[in-house]
Amino acid sequence: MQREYIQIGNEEVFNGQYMLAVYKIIPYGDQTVEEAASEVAAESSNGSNVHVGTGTPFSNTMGAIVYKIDEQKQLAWMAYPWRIFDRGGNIQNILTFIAGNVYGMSNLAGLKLLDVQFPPEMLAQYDGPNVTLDDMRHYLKAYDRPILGTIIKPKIGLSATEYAELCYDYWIGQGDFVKNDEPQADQDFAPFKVMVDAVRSAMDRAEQLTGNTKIHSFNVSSADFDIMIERADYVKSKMKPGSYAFLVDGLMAGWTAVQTIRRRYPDVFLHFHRAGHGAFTRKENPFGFTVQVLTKFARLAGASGIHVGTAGVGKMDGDAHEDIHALKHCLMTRSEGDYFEQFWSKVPSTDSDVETMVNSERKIWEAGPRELSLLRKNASKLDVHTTANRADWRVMNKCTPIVSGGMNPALLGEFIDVAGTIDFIITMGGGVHSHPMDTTAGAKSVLEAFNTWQEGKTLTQGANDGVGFDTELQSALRFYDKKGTQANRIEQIVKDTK
Ligand code: CAP
Ligand code: MG
Ligand code: MG
Repeated sequence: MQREYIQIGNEEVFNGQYMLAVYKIIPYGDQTVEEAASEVAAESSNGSNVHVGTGTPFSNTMGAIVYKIDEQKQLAWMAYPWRIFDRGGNIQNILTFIAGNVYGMSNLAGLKLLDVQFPPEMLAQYDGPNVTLDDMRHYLKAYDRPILGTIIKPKIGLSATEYAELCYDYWIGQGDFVKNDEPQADQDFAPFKVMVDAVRSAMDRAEQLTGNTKIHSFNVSSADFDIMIERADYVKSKMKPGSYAFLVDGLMAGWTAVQTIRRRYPDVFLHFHRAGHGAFTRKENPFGFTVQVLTKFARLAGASGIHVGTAGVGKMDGDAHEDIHALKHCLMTRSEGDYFEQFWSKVPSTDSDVETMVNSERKIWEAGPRELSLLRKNASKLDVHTTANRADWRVMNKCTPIVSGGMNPALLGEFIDVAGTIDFIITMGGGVHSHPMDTTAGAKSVLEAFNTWQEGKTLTQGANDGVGFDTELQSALRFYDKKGTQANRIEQIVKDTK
């Protein structure tokens, strides 16, 4: 037991100089949670497994403080003086402290970082997002619905031209947004630069035909930064401003890659793909961190959007409660978590103007997504009172929830109801390219599914109401019904999250 790290009831930790964290700690043997927590606090801040005589009065103040323990629930709350973190807004450094060596400690059978809270004074040190969903909405002139996206499938193996033709097919079906899949890069059968050129020409043709602007998210994750920058620069040289995003495999390429792209290309939408997160976030894994923690750090790092899961509706593991909280951590000025409320403004939360804004945000959520959608139906720009939050009042810009993984047209409307908002990007890969007619029909069926939701109709009514692309939606519903869309599970989820 390293007693100097245990200061139960210490109120200093709320003075703005500390980042707060809560862990679930499962000790081996007959250690108490308190004993194990003191070891975790030492290893994740200024200490080691033994007390050293080389500490100084100052270095002793840089230790984590265990300020609350729940032995029953195996929970420990810790406060980190955020001065110990690398200056210059470095996310990688924070996680090296609090989600680094500690996972290897031999005295633990489990250590899960459940939630974190950044005080306003700390927020000011970090970039936060620059390009947001609002910018994307302005570019696409799409205000009253989620941004409709796809991932080109097969995931890998198409030539650059075959890939770009599928982008064209999707875009002429009224789709907004196409992303590279997370492992697409510079494979010999689809060289990156050839793909970029082919996508640009497909985009021009699709915009010509539809009269609507389109966006493509290019995966710039690479072996080294020089190649990453070279790829990003190539995209920038070939694509229209606003028509592209940079996708980074945030966990596999790393936080330094994420922040490099954020800082080198501040005017480009930074798309954080979280491939690999399941190794840390799945409930079955006693070691790791939660989706909420990952999402909060992505917003702090400046991701314009991050995948937040599908609230158990799609193919990936995850639960409604966790994913919906993550979605709110992306969008809100004040977002509630399982253990901490996170206030994303550098202005004190007691400031009356900010309070007014937070209350207006809450009213938007309480009104429900269809009300918000109809409010914006004929908008030619975003009315500041209908956005989920505003960049003023020194609020850290919002991050866009990206909803993906086994989604299909039959699940869109119900997911919007589960999420409680339309402010997200949804990407459907298999759910669009498996449409029994073709990719264009798949894209059309998604928009028709949205229109049906917006009109307050059931999918079947929408498919048979003789308006819009019914054949595409009708055949989608037949197909996905055959595939078992888990629609019945959604009713359960909606009930669970009420
Ligand atoms: C989805 C996807 C995304 C996952 C990532 C895939 O494809 O392209 O990478 O959504 O999961 O490769 O599985 P489908 P998450 O639409 O065909 O499922 O969004 O949970 O991080
Ligand atoms: Mg993928
Ligand atoms: Mg219809």
